[in-house]
This record gives sequence, C-alpha cells and structure tokens, in this order.
Amino acid sequence: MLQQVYGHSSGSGAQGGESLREDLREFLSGEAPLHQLDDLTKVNPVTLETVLRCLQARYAADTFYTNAGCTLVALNPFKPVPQLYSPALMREYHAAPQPQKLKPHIFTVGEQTYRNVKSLTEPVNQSVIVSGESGAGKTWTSRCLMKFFAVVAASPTSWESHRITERIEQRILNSNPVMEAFGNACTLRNNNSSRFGKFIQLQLNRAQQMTGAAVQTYLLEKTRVACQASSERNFHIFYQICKGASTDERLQWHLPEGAAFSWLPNPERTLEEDCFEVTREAMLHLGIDTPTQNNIFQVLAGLLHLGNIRFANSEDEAQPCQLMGDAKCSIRTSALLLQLPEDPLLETLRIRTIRAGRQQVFQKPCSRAECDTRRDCVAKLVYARLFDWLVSVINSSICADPDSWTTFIGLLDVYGFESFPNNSLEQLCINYANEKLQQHFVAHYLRAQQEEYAVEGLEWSFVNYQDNQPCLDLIEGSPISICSLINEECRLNRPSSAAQLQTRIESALAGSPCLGHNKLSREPSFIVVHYAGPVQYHTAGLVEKNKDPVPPELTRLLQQSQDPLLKVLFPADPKEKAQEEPSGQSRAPVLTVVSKFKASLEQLLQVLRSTTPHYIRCIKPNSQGQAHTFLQEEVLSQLEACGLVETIHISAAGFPVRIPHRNFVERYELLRRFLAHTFPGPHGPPPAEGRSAPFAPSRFGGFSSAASSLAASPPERCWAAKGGQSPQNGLHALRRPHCS
Ligand code: AOV
Ligand code: MG
Repeated sequence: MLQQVYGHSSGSGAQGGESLREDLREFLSGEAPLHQLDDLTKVNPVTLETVLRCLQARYAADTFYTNAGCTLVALNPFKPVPQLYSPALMREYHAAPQPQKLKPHIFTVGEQTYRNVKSLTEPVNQSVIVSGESGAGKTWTSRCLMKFFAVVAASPTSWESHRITERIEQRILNSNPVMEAFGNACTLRNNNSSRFGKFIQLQLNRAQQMTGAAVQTYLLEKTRVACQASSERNFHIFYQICKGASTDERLQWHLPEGAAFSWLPNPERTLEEDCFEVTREAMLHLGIDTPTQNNIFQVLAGLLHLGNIRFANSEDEAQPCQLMGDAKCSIRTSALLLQLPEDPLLETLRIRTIRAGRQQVFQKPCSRAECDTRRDCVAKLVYARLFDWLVSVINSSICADPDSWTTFIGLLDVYGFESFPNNSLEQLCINYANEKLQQHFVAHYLRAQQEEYAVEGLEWSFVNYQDNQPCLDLIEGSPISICSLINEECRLNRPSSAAQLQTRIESALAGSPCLGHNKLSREPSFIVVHYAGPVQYHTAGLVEKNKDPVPPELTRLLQQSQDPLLKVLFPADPKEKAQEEPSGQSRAPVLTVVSKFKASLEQLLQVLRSTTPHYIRCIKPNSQGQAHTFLQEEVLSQLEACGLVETIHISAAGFPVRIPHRNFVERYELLRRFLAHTFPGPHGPPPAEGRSAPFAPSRFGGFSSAASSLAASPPERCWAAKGGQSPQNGLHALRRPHCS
C-alpha cells in the first residue's frame, strides 16, 4: 500500500524501529540518512521514487523545507511550527555570510532575493513565485516572506496618518488580514482559500530599505457572494461580522444573534471567523476609520438580507413574481441598510427594462429565475466594487512616492490549481493562471537554460520535460481555443444550450491531445488535461458567466443610494452607463471575463519576465489538512505535475550561477590584479595542492580556475567550462560545487 501515515517525529514502536534500521543501513552503506539530504540533487539516483522517499523521511523528521536545485520544496506541516518563523531565525538567515549553507528555508530564498537586488553591478528587480495546488501553503509562505522582508528591510522612518504613527512595514503586513477577510473563504480544499490572485510589489530604496508596496489583484471569485458550492462557505468577512459584532452593532446592522442567512451556509466555526477584531484593527492601521468600517459592514449586512429575498413564480406572466415567506421583511431591511428606496429596489429586481432604439422603453416582468439572477447580480456588483475599492485604499495607504524607491521584490500568491466535483468558469480561469505560471517556469528554467547551454557550445545531454504548451494552446490558442469559443458565444449572443457548447468545443478542438471527454457524465462537460491533472468543466452557465452581464437598471438603482460608501462605489457617471449596456444593445466590443483575465495575466507575466525569478513549490502532504500524515500517492502526483525530477536533473548537471561576462570582469577585476601581482606570469597561480586541500576541490578549483583564466584572458574570452574545456561563445557560469 502506498499510503503511509506517520506518527510524531520522535517515532515509536514499529515505525521508530524501522527508521532506526534504515538509518543504520544507510550509515553502513556510507550514504547520509535520507532525512539529512537537504538538497534533492544529492539523492542518488534522482527518480520520482527516491525524491518521494527523501521528502517523506524529512517530513517524518519535521523538516519541511528541501532544496531542489533552483527551487525550494515546501511541505505543508499542517500544524503550528512557531520556532520556524521567529524573528531571531530571520535575523540569523539575514546575517549569515552564506545563507545557502544554512538549513533550507523560505528565508534562504528571501535572503538570496534580497541580496540579488544589489548583488550585480546594476540593481535587478526580483520576484518570488510561490506555486502549488489549493491548500498547499502559498498564502502562508508569502505571508511569512513578507514578514521576513519587513524585518530585514526595515526602514528607519515612520509614517503618520489617521493619528497612527507606525512603520511602513507594519502597515504593509496589515494588508494581509484585510485582504484575506474579504477575499478568502473556506472551500473543500482549504479552510482559508484565496479566492483572488495577488501580486505584491515591495518597493526598496537605494539603501535597500522598504519604503512602500503596491498590490495588484486578479479576478476575485465574486460569484461566491451569492452562490456557494455545497460544504463551502462565503467570504470570511460575513461570518466575522455575524460572530464578532457587538450588541449595538447587531441592532444597527439587523443581525440578531442566531439569524439565518441563506448566503451564509455551513455556519459551524472555523478559526478565520474569530478574527473580526484583527480585521478591524488592521483596517484602522490602513487608514480606514471606524465610521467607514461601520459603513462597510452595514452594506455587507444589507447584502445578507438581500440574499434572503425569495421569489415565487407568478401565475400570470404579465405580472411580476410574488415574494415568498418573509421576503417582504428582507427587502425592507436590505433597502434600509443599503440606503435604497424600497419600492424601486423590488421593482428593479422583478421587472426588466428593454430599450428599443433611442426613444422606446418597454418593461417586462422577469421570470423567477431571472429575478434570482438579478438579485445575485446586485450582490456581486456591490461586493466586487467594494473589494476593488479596498485594494485601492490599501494601495494609497502603503504605496511609496515613486521617487523614493528604485527596485522591487515581487511576491506572487495566486489561487492554486483546483478540481472540484463541479468546475466552472472560475476554475477554468484559476487553472489557466496556473498553466501560465508553470509555462513561465518551464520557459525560464527548463527550456531556456538548456537552450543556452546549446548556444554556448557546452556538452549537454538534453533533459526531457513536460511542456504544457499544448494545454495552453487548447485554452487560449489562436485562432480556435476554449476561450475563443466561449467568447464567440458571448459575441454572437445567440441562445445556446450547455450541450451545444460542449459539442462545439469537442468538434472544433478534437485534435488537441489535452482535450478529453467523460462518457459517464450526465451533465454536458469537457475535460482539460492540465499539467497538474485532468479537470472536468461543466458547460452549463459558462457563457453567461463569461458575459457577466449587468443590466443597466441595476447600476442606475445603486446610483440612487444615499449611503456614503455606495455613492463612492457607484458614482453617477454617464460613461459608466454606456460601458454596462448589455451586449445586445451596445455597439462596443464585449469585454468578457475571460478576455479581461487573459489580458491581466499577460501583464503579470510581462512584469515577471522583467525580474529575476525565484521559485517555491508548496506541496500538500495530504488533502485532509492533517499533521504527521504523508500520503505518497498525493505527493507523487504533485511532484510529477510540477516536473520536479526534471528540474533536479537540470540543476544537478547545470550551471546555476550565471553572471554576464562584463559584470564578472567588473566585479573581480580587483582579484585579477591581486593574482597578477601575487603570481606574476601568464597563467596566474599554479594549481597548489596544499592550498586547495582544505576546500571542496571543485569549489576552490572552479573559482581559482575562473580567476586564473580571467587573469590570463582578455575580457571577451570565456573562462568557465565543464571539465576545463572552453565553450565556444563564452558561457558566463560558475560550476555547481557538487557537480564536478
Ligand atoms: P494556499 O494558499 O496554497 O491555498 P494556504 O497558504 O492557505 O494554502 O495554506 C493552507 C493551510 O495550511 C493554512 O491555513 C495553514 O493552516 C496550513 N499551513 C500552510 N503552511 C503552513 C506552515 N508553514 N506552517 C503551519 N501551517 C501551515 V489556495 O489559497 O486554496 O490555492 O486558493
Ligand atoms: Mg492562498
């Protein structure tokens, strides 16, 4: 059986004995015990099985970080390990002359990133790309890295606003609880799942102090406000308000203790809902004062009451739908909290306005389903704008003056790869983003590195890797792809059933190796074979979600609100009205969800390509979120998906340190002079055995041969080569110590 459940690291009974025997066997064979191998390039031979065994042994020994060449593998402990993230440890990594010699840690990546900003002659922007499937630990990791940078790049100056004087780093850290409260939710995969993508740019001045930050977010899953899959929950903030409001606030927001809201399913407790005070405190630090906060919570309470409005089918089609149960009370309370006129609210939800030409306006009662859609649309519209507004407030609170910073470190934390029983447009976008990031990794590391060796004329046997280009062609390729077909349906605006969309996709893209079909599925659907595994997407509702239509009368209604916050979110702007005309009535090209997402992803990738990337691969040892549980099969599929073995092969045999020749010469010119002076003669120092003995031969040998070659060569001549031979075009690389 592949599955193995570990006891605590101290081990006991049979498992402890087994691990002792294994250690003894390895000791006798002269190999280090597996759990002590802190770099997977040292595993011998490098196969999926040995890599898996090594990670499993380290997990059992409570060692959660392991180097894998250019990447760091982070296993999720699923338990608090406070000593691993203490400020003292951060300082230790920061102060270490060679942090890579310390135990593998996200702080090593952080410190290397930080030093890299200034390590070469010209400062280079850096990025840390944290990837992994949902619940693997990306958000946790990027949060810890932000804390690390806040400690090592602390600025001596303080900021003052709203009567709070504090350090900028603290304020940047405060953005996390706020964004998580409004943008994270409990899903089947993760109790604190990010439902938006985030790229935070930490801005550094010439002295490498953090002077500010800027946050860019990607596609919030706003449908969650009004529709939660079974066993999932709404955004944390709704539960936080219901749990944490004081008696007075409950009265004010009409949230009596124990009130039931249909948009708040699964009210059983999670840790995140206890954080109302933390959220409020953080908002205060970001400059969102208490009256504004109360205004936000009042609007959110208004949305909860809106969700309790139920419509019944009208017997007469010419009449608007009836209200069910105590929906009348819900609509009154919602109107009160959103500061909207009650009757127009009800009428707008039940009656559609149709414009014919410039003059004629018809009104048509909506069906029950249409009423529900309009109600949900109001909630999504308000929540999405509120979220964007929060992000802009956070940015204005933490963003530095453009003159005060010169370089940045970018931290990317997007939603991880997802596969649920029912996957729709949200999952398609999320998994598409993960495919793009995987391609960035493949392009940057697996492909580019090997191609460069070939160009440089180095001896190199090409390592095969899984290229996800065919999958991306299927999703976004030109001229025909899943995205283009869904967009076309939106553009044509024709009635089209879910089954028809499935047929169109399957027939138009039949040649793709990444398109599959589930014959047993009762719902119309198609399968995409992603790099991380196959996912079945249901076609029902895909086109509508992609169109994301906002009936203009809903926006107009919200523009009538007397609420100060809603007035900011829905200003009366004629341009805006034109933008939100439904596709049938507007001549403007339809900007679908998919097109907008694709454009924002492309922008993100452009930024990432302009930086030096660092990769952290988060791995989830089990899908139940249990500590001390390492399920081999689950880890194996994640290792396979991210091409870890190929990465290790390339790292083990490759040249991870590459410095442009000009920079190298500039940097080590002093050394050249020293060597020329100390060891006069055409070839620099003789290879003195006694001198190299205390060092790892390759380390000293590699460096000294490079330096002697530098001393002997004009700058345009190359110096570093495998086994001493000269590459043809001058590869600017230092050999990896253990590879010679
Ligand atoms: P994710 O960001 O990768 O998922 P999270 O960072 O939210 O995953 O991690 C999931 C949970 O794992 C956290 O809430 C913690 O309980 C636990 N966890 C992760 N890393 C650690 C750690 N280093 N130490 C202790 N506990 C940890 V998603 O946002 O769903 O893709 O969209
Ligand atoms: Mg996350």
